[in-house]
Amino acid sequence: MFNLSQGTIVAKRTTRATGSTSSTDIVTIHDQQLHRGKGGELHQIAEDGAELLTTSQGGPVADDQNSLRIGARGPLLVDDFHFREKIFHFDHERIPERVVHARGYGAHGFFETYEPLTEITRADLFQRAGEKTPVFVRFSTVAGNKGSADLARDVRGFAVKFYTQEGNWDLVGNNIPIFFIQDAIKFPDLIHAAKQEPDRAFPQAQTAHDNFWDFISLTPESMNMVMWIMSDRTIPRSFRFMEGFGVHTFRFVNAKGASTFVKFHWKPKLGLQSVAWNEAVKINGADPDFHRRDLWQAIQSGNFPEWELCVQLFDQEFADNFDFDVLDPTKIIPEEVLPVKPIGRMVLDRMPGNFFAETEQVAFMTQNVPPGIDFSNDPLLQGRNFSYLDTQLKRLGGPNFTHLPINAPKCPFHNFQQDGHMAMRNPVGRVNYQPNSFGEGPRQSPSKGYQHFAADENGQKVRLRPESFADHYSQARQFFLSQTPAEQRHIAMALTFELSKVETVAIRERMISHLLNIDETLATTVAQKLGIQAMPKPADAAIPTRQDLERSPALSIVENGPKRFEGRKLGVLVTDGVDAKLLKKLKTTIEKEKALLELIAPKVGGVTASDGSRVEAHHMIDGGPSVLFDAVAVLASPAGIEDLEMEATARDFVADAFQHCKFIGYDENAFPLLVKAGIANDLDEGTILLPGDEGLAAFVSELGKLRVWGREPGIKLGKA
Ligand code: HDD
Repeated sequence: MFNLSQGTIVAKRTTRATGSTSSTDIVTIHDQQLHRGKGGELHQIAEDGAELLTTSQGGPVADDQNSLRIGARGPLLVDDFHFREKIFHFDHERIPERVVHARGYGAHGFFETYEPLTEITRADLFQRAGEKTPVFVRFSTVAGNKGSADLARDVRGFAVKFYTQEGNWDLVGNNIPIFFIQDAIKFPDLIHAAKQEPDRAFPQAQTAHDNFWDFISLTPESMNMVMWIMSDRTIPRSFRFMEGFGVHTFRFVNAKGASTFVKFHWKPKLGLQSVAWNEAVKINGADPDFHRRDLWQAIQSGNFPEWELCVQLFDQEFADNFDFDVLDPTKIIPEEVLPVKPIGRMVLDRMPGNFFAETEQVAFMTQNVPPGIDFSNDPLLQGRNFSYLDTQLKRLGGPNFTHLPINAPKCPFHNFQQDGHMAMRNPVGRVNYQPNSFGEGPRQSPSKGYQHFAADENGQKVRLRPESFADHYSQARQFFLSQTPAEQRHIAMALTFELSKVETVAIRERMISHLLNIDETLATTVAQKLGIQAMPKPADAAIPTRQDLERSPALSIVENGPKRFEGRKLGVLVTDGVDAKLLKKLKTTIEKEKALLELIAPKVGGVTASDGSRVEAHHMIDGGPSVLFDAVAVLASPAGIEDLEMEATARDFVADAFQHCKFIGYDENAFPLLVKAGIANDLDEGTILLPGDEGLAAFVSELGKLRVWGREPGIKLGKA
């Protein structure tokens, strides 16, 4: 090793990125120059001033390009420890992907408490207004493998780890407030049926196949969830524009041990938004990382996404009088019946420095609750409390996954757990048990430690589903009737598409028999589109659908959309000779709205604008289809538009935007492209001739409406 006491500090620093020099970073010992890293650690320096490449044992590497061999063309040698170590490590780079939620994307941020909730919970993070608690969030899809595309029709995971002062709290939720099944024992069957079929190993990240719909149609408790997954909730435009839910009923417990039931809701500040199904399919081709890229871009550019944490609080009396069992995870409590109360906000402001270390290795567990938060008897939640700890052992390879920085609490923690694979927190000293008479080590504390809510429980040991869980259709109908006409159309289209991929006719018909218990028009529409000749009878129901429940506007995405275009993206297709003044004004108007503008041009090198200035494009037309944007505009010169008219991708750009009911702005020169795209005769309030740079603010304010869904029935009639 190097003897630092004999070293000489030299007044020179070299950094790899810039090659610049400064005064403190290089230490010379004898003839060895060492580079001091950020944490004060020393690295050897290579000939070009960069850190020296070493083996994992710290041995300096002379040649990382050629393995050791006999002669220039001879066999390789076992002596080559550097080669062996490098390949050995590479061979073991992968860990098992999550059995569900394999594809995910995470970010760091903080949670800020609005006001003390001392009366209802002793949870430390809710005791002080303005308190900031660090969080890590992982969004995910459920069914697809790690490399599947982002816009699969699927539930999205919304898992939040709060690093509180009294231990980690994991709120492991989804973007849908209910679940498919009422008992965790059904989870393996549900997931087997949803994922690719085991003999053929397809379809990937899709529920549009026989096994899924076979299981679902034999599981009436899933019908409420079927309405949600066939709605646009499962094709969100961005993680930033979706809600999150804790799903189950939990308990808040105060310092006196009194309990209040609680359901958790995350509300995105920028409102809800989803894409159209045809658009989702195309996004998957154009940018399979669409959701990742969106979150990355937003956070890297300082547009930090934000959600409010809201709660529905209720007591036993409310639970006893509510229409449904609050322990049944296939049911909501409508927000109109029990309003949500905002209790804090979460801001995501930092991407992980290393995807594997944090997003892949993060281990969420429903049983991670701090004092003041407790479980209810929801059988799905109780089953989950077993599953999550168990799965981490398999995935992360040993019991010490809590030592990984992403999983370790940020508060002090002490116990007598020891050893095991990859132990990184190793206590020193003799005493590793308690009680001990040496007065060493941590001690339990009845007053400060976690106290489980002392619920009264008694009864026979049985395998039973309570009668109160038996109404599987009323809330499904309520969800359907609470949607706008466009959203109802989308549910019918989604069911038709999914069931059209089911080969077994009896399964299709069984699904129609369930739909008849939800909404007759929906059932008939889907049956007709599937070409079912004779309508089946409605499915036998343990409890028939109740009288119509009140419509719940909170269940619609369209009715809870944004008020403005903020956080969205306008794609502007431009040609050489584009009006420089108009383009510049459009950009400033969009940016004033805190939205993004990206340019698409025939060449990615960009175009020359009317004033001779060069404008660089973000995308070449083939790589920037309109599905990647929330709204589009076409700005052209007379000569430029002639070229665009010849490009199939430019015609698709406009035709797709029209079909997906987007706003389309265009200047006079661009009109011929609308003609070529076949939409010139169908212009409506969403196709806007840009009124010159003065009227751009009005155009951008229209964009806040996001879509012209009224256009859709016309398109279906073959207008465009
Ligand atoms: Fe689960 C992962 C959400 C039911 C068993 N689940 C997982 C993740 C989310 C959810 C968001 C990904 C966490 C991450 O990003 O690492 N799961 C839910 C919700 C459910 C639900 C909202 C119903 C309300 N899950 C559920 C049941 C079981 C599981 C009933 C088993 C009995 N879930 C798991 C798991 C996973 C998981 C196998 C896979 C990887 C992991 O846990 O860490 O244990």
